[in-house]
Formats: sequence, C-alpha cells, structure tokens
Amino acid sequence: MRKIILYNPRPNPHLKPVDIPLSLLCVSRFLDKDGYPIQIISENLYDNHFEIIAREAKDAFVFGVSSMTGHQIYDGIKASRIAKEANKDIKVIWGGWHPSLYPKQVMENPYIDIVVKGQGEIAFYEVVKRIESGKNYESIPGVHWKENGRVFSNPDRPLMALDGMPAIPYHLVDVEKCLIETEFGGRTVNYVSSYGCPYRCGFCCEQTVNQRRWVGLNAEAVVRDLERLEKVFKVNGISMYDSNFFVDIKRAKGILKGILERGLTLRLGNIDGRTKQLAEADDELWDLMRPPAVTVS
Ligand code: B12
Repeated sequence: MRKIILYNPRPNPHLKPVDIPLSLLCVSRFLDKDGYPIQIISENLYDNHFEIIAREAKDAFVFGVSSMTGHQIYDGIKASRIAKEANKDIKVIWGGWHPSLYPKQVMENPYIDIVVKGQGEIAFYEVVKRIESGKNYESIPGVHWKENGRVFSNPDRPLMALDGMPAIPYHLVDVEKCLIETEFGGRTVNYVSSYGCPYRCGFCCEQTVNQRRWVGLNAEAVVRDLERLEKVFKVNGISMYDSNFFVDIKRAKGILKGILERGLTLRLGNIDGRTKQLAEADDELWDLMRPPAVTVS
C-alpha cells in the first residue's frame, strides 16, 4: 500500500505545537485500520519538518494538511508547495477549521487539490479510496476538488456518529513527545469525546461548520479510551478538546462516574460548555465534577 503523509503546522509563529496532533490521528482511524502506512509530521515530533516533508513526499501519494485560520495557513501552504515540488503527482488535501469555513478560497491555491469540509474521518477515507481507483470525488459529502482547473463542490456532510469508529491510532506518533504539564496533570494529553455544538454563540464558527449538530462517543467508550491513556501511556491529565462537553448531561455524568468506578486517577481539564448548562446542572453533576476528577476552565 502506498504512503500517506499528514502535517500539523504550528498555530503560532513563535511557538512549536506541543499537544498531540489529534485532528490528524482522528482522520487516520479508518486508513490505519486498513493498513495504510501513515506518517504524521508535527514540529513536536520532528525538528526538521520541511526537510522531512520534501523527502517523504517523493514516494507518498497523499499529503494532508490540517489548518485553523491563522498562522497554520502560512506553513501549510509552504509545506504543500514543498510536497508538490518533490512529487508533482501527490494529491494535496486540506481539512480542519479554516478550509471548512472557506473551502472555495482555499481551493484557489495552486498547490491544493482537494478540501474536506467538516468531519474528516469518513470523508478522508473515501477520498483516498477514490484517488487509488482513479475516479473523481462526486457524491462524497463535504468534498471540494479541482478538475482541469475547475472547482467542484459537493454538499456538506452532516456529522456522523462516533460510536463504532476505530479507536484513535496513538501508535502513529511518539506519545511521550506530546505530553504536556498542566495545572491538572504533569503528563497531560489532549483528547476529544464529541464534535459539534447545538448553540449559536455569535463569536463561534461551530454553527457555520456543523450546522448546530452534535455527536458524542458513548460514555463507556470514552472511559475505555481514558483508561487506555492512563494505563498504557501513564497519562494523568486530559485536556478535553470538545466544543461542548455538556450537551448530553447523562453522557457527561456517565463519563465522570465511569472514571470513578474504574478507579482512574487522571483529571479532566479545559472542559468547554455553556455557562447556562452549568447554571442549570443538578447537584449530582456538580458532585461528580468536584476535584480530584475535574478542573473546569
Ligand atoms: C486545540 C485548539 C486550539 C489549539 C491548537 C492546537 C493545535 N494542535 O493546533 C490552540 C490553543 C493553539 C488554539 C488557538 C486558537 N484557536 Co482553537 N481550538 C482548539 C479546539 C478546542 C480543538 C481542536 C481539535 O483538536 N479538535 C479535535 C479534532 C479531532 O477536531 P478537528 O480539528 O475539527 O478535526 C476534524 C475536522 O476538522 C477534520 N480535519 C481536521 N484536520 C484535517 C486534515 C485533513 C487532511 C482532513 C481530510 C480532515 C481534517 O477531520 C477531523 C476529524 O473529524 C477547537 C474547537 C474544536 N472542538 O475543534 C478550537 C478552534 C479550532 N479554535 C478556534 C479559534 C478561534 C482559535 C484562536 C483564534 C483563539 C484566539 N482568539 O487566539 C487561536 C488561533 C491560533 C492561531 N494563531 O492559529 C476556533 C476556529 C477558528 C478558525 N477559524 O479556525 C475553534 C473551532 C473554536 C471555536 N469554536 O471557535 N486552538
């Protein structure tokens, strides 16, 4: 099977990324399960990342970039140019929040062939399969692509259930290099248990990308993931990257109870939710959130 390279550009011009490249691990789930060789490149994993991209792109067939709006675009474009110059046949695919908000604008860049708007796990898998079969990308929801200089756009992809998706393939990165010290754990890693948010806060781009939908991994599966992080990688802090952890209160309680029932000692932090959700929360939820389990930010 041919090789796939994925790149997480630095979000800040002055700082290397420090956390685990979670977006790229998530989009690798199905392809990794199928046995594709996947190389994830981020500056906390490699120092000379542009050189590595130039070298590895030569025999890869896909180069994926994840980008928020901001500095990631700058290094992402530079890396896309380097990949194309090393291998003119490589397909450059962008995903993440920036291309999800501005897919057509991103497609104007000459080094970018395809954009995946919104949730990436299944879309990316389907795109890679089409590249291999030499077919175009018609009917894959969320995908924008170029053909003979013309841009084609498929309708958006609604959020798909997380239950049943393959587990996050942590073996693709050196987890040890992605652990950070936070106020809730000396060995903290970032993790996501849900996508989307049903609210429509004026400052937030959730409603544009996920149309106020939300999907959450079931509580039992989340606790299993957390147990694996604690037991296998000796993680003691979890930085939750959900846009809104508290949409399904029963699920939130199930996760917090599960942590206690399994005797896990890791603590959760950076949990996002709406003030109203917490103002309306009952005593049981507050009791479950009391330290040592959670540090609410
Ligand atoms: C962690 C985080 C950060 C970290 C980034 C760490 C890193 N490794 O890059 C830090 C703290 C640096 C950060 C900074 C900022 N952030 Co921020 N951040 C997040 C957060 C909470 C989690 C991101 C994440 O990992 N999610 C989990 C993964 C699995 O989801 P995902 O990234 O969406 O990936 C999925 C799809 O997008 C897609 N996908 C992603 N990448 C790729 C790549 C390919 C090839 C494919 C096919 C698909 C694909 O598939 C994935 C799986 O379905 C999100 C909110 C959220 N819940 O996503 C906000 C969010 C991304 N941030 C946001 C904002 C506003 C900011 C700041 C501007 C805040 C500020 N005022 O300073 C800065 C910008 C920094 C900069 N200069 O660029 C906005 C997005 C804005 C935008 N237009 O991009 C978000 C969405 C929050 C919000 N709802 O408003 N952020």
